[in-house]
Amino acid sequence: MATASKTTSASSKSTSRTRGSAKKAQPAIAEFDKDEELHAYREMLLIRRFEEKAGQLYGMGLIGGFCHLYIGQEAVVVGMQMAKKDGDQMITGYRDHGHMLAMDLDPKGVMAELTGRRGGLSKGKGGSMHMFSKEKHFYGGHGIVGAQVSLGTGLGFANKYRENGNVAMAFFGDGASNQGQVYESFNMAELWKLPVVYVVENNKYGMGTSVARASATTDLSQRGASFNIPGKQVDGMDVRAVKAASEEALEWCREGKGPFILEMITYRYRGHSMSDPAKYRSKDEVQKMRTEHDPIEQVRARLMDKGWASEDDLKAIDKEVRARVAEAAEFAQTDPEPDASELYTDILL
Ligand SMILES: Cc1ncc(C[n+]2csc(CCOP(=O)(O)OP(=O)(O)O)c2C)c(N)n1
Ligand SMILES: [Mg+2]
Repeated sequence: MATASKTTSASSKSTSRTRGSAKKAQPAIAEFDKDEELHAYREMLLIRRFEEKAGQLYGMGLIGGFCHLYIGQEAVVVGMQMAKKDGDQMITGYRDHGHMLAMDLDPKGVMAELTGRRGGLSKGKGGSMHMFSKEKHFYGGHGIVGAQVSLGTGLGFANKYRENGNVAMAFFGDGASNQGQVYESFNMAELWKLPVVYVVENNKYGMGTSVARASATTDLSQRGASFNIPGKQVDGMDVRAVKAASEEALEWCREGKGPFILEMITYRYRGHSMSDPAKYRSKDEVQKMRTEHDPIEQVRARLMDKGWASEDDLKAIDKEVRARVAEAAEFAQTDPEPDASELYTDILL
């Protein structure tokens, strides 16, 4: 799991922790060693290839219902994964496949859930947006925008009550950040000093509306200001920046100082869901992000520059990752559908 990295910017301890102030933090970049770069590369690539395959299966009509891909945002969840400790929980919305893979859930179980099969994580009855694993500390997978923020606050409450030293990470989008329950949660979390890192994945758009058109204030890291919750903006396309900021936020929570907000500035390459014509942004904008800021390409370039991996080494990793994803896709197409009797199980009456 997390290995200590050197943080090259001294700023992480100063402005970013300024409670409730509008001061901007300087970015902190954690230098990665070779193993960390390779780990980040492999983990992000697994998410990318998994999502590409999910997109294909959706196109083939094998996945029903909604399907929201995480392509472009991989550094956010992988950076946080690299900073967290065993026992820390994650909870997120419907764009959840990457979070599950980062929490070490079996790609076969995730893919089979997408195709509604018996071996799916929710026995094929939950689909893309509704998967959980208490064992791996992953609490969903939620379709109601913002709902996971209050539930994540509840996880933080449980951690404090049980004095288990764990921190809950509640992920939500820029669109969700305008939901009322987010602020009720902020109030309670700060009042009771709950160990929760609120992670705003600001991918610039809600379903089809840009942050600037939907939000009265656009620095989402400062949304906790009136509750005295510190916040920090992070380059969410750089896995090193994400890890450094996450370590700081998690430590803050673990020290009993209450919640922390991280606004990850990121971008999704695909549509909001599979049925999005994406008329609200230009192709050039997407292309620019892909070519100039891609989180995986950044790691790849560093690995090559430093001589830590050759083209062949990276190809071998890709091959390995593709094989894992192909195996998951095969399972997701051959595993049987749930028996009709399953209609009557796992139901709250
Ligand atoms: C309470 C609620 N309102 C509206 C919706 C419909 N809806 C689904 S996703 C979404 C946009 C959310 O955008 P954001 O929070 O930025 O997340 P992103 O999809 O960009 O990851 C909306 C309005 C919903 N699912 N739940
Ligand atoms: Mg968004």
